[in-house]
Amino acid sequence: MERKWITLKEYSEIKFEFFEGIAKITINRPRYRNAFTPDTTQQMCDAMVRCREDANISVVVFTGEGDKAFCSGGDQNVKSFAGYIGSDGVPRLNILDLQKQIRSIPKPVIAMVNGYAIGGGHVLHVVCDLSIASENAIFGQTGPKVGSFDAGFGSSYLARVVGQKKAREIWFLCEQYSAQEALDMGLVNKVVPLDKLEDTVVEWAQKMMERSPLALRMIKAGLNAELDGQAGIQEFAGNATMLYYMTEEAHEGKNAFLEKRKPDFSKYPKFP
Ligand code: S0N
Repeated sequence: MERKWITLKEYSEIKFEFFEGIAKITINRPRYRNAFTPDTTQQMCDAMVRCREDANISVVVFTGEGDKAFCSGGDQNVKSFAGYIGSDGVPRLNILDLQKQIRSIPKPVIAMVNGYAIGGGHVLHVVCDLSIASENAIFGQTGPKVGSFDAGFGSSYLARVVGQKKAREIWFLCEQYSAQEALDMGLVNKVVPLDKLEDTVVEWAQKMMERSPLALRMIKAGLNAELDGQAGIQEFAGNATMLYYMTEEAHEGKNAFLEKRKPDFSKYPKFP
């Protein structure tokens, strides 16, 4: 089905579009199989801030322009001493900032994998909450072959997804895997024909938008907390605090302070 995506903001290296509650971030560098530079990543980070803040956005989708690649990782043309060089001339690895944003945004993030998901592009889909792939999608890490590695989410979270043995195989051998193989190892949620990919992603997004956003938020935070140590607990606790702020009991504490009286918490229920 043809949908009318509305442009939310113009960028040079990504597209940032909206359709009925769904924000779509598309890496727009098909000439390089949608490899990212620090500028591409900075633009994705900027779009993610809007995705977090904008209450009209309920689900975020990442994809790549064209039908060949989702993302082929860091742009090797700008890889230099100490990182990737963007337009400011400073070497950096800001894809790690994007990974953290994807994990911490309290909304579902779907990777719409429409071709190669390789290297840092593979990690990008791994850190998304859900991955839906087209039949032509191909998955793999290349780091040890091209002089890099991601020993963070790209390894530890991958191992939680596919298991330790398979994660080590993926990183140590640097082989490529078909969409069916990815499905078989639990690396993706669903595989569909390329011409059904966006329809399926939108269908899944619409289904999630019928569910309680607060419940989805808490589930995502809880699943992350189990893996992310103190940073994960901090995220989960932040959500608990937000819920506490919504109670009369919390209002009583604040009101008592402002009214210069002792708070009376006795009237609030103490459930077993
Ligand atoms: C994707 C592949 C398999 C596609 O093969 P295909 O279809 O045969 O196309 P090609 O002819 O190879 O490519 C078409 C044109 O696109 C260019 N190109 C492709 N990928 C890149 C890229 N990553 N950077 C720059 N250019 C790219 C080709 O050069 C070609 O151009 P022309 O027409 O001029 O020849 C295949 O292309 C492939 O294997 N690509 C390389 C994949 C790869 O190794 N990626 C980099 C892996 N490393 C990272 O991503 C590291 C970044 C990172 O995320 C990270 C994260 C945390 C901690 C550390 C790191 C880190 O390692 O730094």
